[in-house]
Amino acid sequence: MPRTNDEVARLLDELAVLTEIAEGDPNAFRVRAYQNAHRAVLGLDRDAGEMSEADLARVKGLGKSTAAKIREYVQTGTIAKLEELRAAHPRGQRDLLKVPGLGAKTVGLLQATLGITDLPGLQAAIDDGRLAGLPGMGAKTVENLAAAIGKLGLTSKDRRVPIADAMSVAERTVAVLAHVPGVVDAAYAGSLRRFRETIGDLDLLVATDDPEPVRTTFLALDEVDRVIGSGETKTSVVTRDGLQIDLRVVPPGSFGAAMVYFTGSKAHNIRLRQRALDRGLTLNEYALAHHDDTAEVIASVTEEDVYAALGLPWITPELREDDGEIEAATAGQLPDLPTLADIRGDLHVHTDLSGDGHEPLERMVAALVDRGRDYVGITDHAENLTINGVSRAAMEAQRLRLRELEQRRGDVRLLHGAELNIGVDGSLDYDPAFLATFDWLVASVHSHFGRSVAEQTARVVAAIREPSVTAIGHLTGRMVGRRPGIELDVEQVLDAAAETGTAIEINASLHRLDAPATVVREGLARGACFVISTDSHRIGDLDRMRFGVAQARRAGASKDAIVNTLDADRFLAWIDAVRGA
Ligand code: DGT
Ligand code: CA
Ligand code: CA
Ligand code: ZN
Repeated sequence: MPRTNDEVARLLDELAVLTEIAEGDPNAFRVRAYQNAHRAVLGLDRDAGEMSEADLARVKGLGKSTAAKIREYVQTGTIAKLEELRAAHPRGQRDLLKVPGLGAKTVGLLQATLGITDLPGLQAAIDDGRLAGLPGMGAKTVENLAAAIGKLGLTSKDRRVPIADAMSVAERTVAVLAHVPGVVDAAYAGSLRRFRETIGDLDLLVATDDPEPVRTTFLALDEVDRVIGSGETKTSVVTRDGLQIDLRVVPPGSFGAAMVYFTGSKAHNIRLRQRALDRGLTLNEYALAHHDDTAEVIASVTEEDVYAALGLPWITPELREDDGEIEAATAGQLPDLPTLADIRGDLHVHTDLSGDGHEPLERMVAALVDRGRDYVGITDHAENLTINGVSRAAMEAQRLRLRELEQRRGDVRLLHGAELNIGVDGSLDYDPAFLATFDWLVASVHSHFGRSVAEQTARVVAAIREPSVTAIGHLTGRMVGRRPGIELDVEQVLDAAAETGTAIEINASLHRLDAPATVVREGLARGACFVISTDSHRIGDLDRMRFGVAQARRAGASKDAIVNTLDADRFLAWIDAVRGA
C-alpha cells in the first residue's frame, strides 16, 4: 500500500477515536464517517496522495468533508481538526476507552465530573470510592471495571502493547527510515521480531555510516510524543499511544551482529555468548571476534555469518527463546518451518454476503489469485450468527455463483464453505444433511465467553466431532491484550482434533493469533494438524497471511503439519479423508 494511504488511514482512525470521546457516542454520525473513511482508504488501490478532492469524494465510504481533510493532510502535512482534538483530549483517555465496559460517554463523564483523563486516575478514583459516587455507577459496575483493569495489566509500569499495535507502528517507521539517504538497512528487532503476542518496547535498527539524518527523521515523526533520550547512536521516544521505541544506528558492517543481539531473547543471547566463549570468541552487538589481543573479527555483517561461525544454522527469530532451539539446531533437527511462499490456499474468507464482509465474491477471488492462492475456501457466516449470518437459500445461490466463477476463471479451485457458529451447547447451523453439501466448513465460537471449562470444552469437542466440519476457527476467541479467550481443556480438544483429523485454524489476524502459539505447540505434540487462514473481511486482510505463517513458525510447526501447504489435489484428498469419504 502507498505510504500516504497508510498514514491517512492512521489519522482517520485517530479522528474516529477522538471524535467518539468528544461526542460521547460511538455511533455519532461523524464517528461513523471517520470509521468508514478509514476502511475506504485501507481498501483503496490507488495512492490517495495523488487524487484530487473530487476523486476522493467519489470513493465509496469517503464523504466530502473527509475528502477535504485528506487533501489538507497531503498539502500541509497536518489536519487542523485533528490537532484541535488532540489538544482537547489527553493521551490517557484513549487508554480508558480500551477498558471493556467503559464507553465514550462514560469517558467524557469521568473528565467532566472527576477530572479523570487516564487509567491511573481511574484506578485512584476506584480505590478511594469517588467513582462509586457517580450517578449510574453501581457497586457491581465499579467492581467489573476494577477487574477489567487488573486483567489487562494496563496500569502497571511494565505494561505491554498488543502485537497488532506495535506491528503497524514498526512497519511504518521502518519504511520511513529505510528511505533516508545513506541508509543501507532498516529493520525491527526485539520481541516484535520474535513475534511475541505483546511487546514491551519496540527496538529498531538502522545500518548507515551517517546517523544524523536518521535521527532527525525519526524525531520528526508525527507519532512521536516525547523524547526520552537522544544521542549519536541511540534514540528513545514514546509515541502518542504510549509505546516506547528504541532506535539504534549501527555501521553497516555490524548489522548482522546487532540484529542478533537486539533481537534477543536475552536467554537466547546468553546461550550464544557462552558458545562463543567455549570457542575462544566474544560476541557482542558489534561482532563475533577473537577473544585475544588481536580481537580479530570473525563475523558481523549478516546473522547467517554469526550463527555459522558458532557452528549453527541460522535460527529463525520466532524460535529464539532458549526453549530447545539451540539444542535442535546443534543436532540438525530444527523443524522444516513453513514460509509464506509455501501457502497454497486460504480457507477462511468472507465476502459481502456476510453482514461484516466488504467485497463481492468476484473481487475477493481475483485478489486471492493475485496473491498466488491455488485454492480458496469462501466461508461466509451461517444463519445462526444473527447479525451477520446467511440463510440456506442465500448460501445455495452463492454456491451456483461460485461454481460458475470457478469455471469461468479456470485458474483457482473454489471451495464452497461457511463459517458455522458453535452454539453454547455445541449445536451448529442448518442441519447435518445440508452441512454435508459444503466443500469446507469452519466452525467457530462467537459468543458465551464466560462459561466453565467443562462447558466450553464440550461445545468445541462437539463441533470437532461433527463429520462435515473440516476446521475449528479462532479456537479461543481471544483478542490479544483486550479479551481473554474461552477457557478450554486444551489437551482434550487437541486430542479430539487429532483423532478426527479436523484442522485447528491458525487465525492470521494480529488481533487474534488464535490458536495461541503455545496451544499449537501442544497440538503438534499430540498429532493435530493446522490450517493457516486470514479470516479476511476485506481485500487488505488477505495480506496478513504472513502473520499466520510467523505464528506457525513460533510454535515450531513443520510444513507437513500445515494442511494448506498441500497442493490442490492433495488438499482435496485430505478433506475427503477427514470426512471419511
Ligand atoms: P520486550 O521489549 O520486553 O517485549 O522484550 P525484548 O526482548 O524486546 O527486550 P528488550 O527491549 O529489553 O531488549 C531487546 C533485546 O536486546 C533483547 O531481546 C536482548 C537484547 N538485550 C537487552 N538487554 C540485554 C542484556 O542485558 N543482555 C543480553 N545478552 N541481551 C540483552
Ligand atoms: Ca523490546
Ligand atoms: Ca528495548
Ligand atoms: Zn470469519
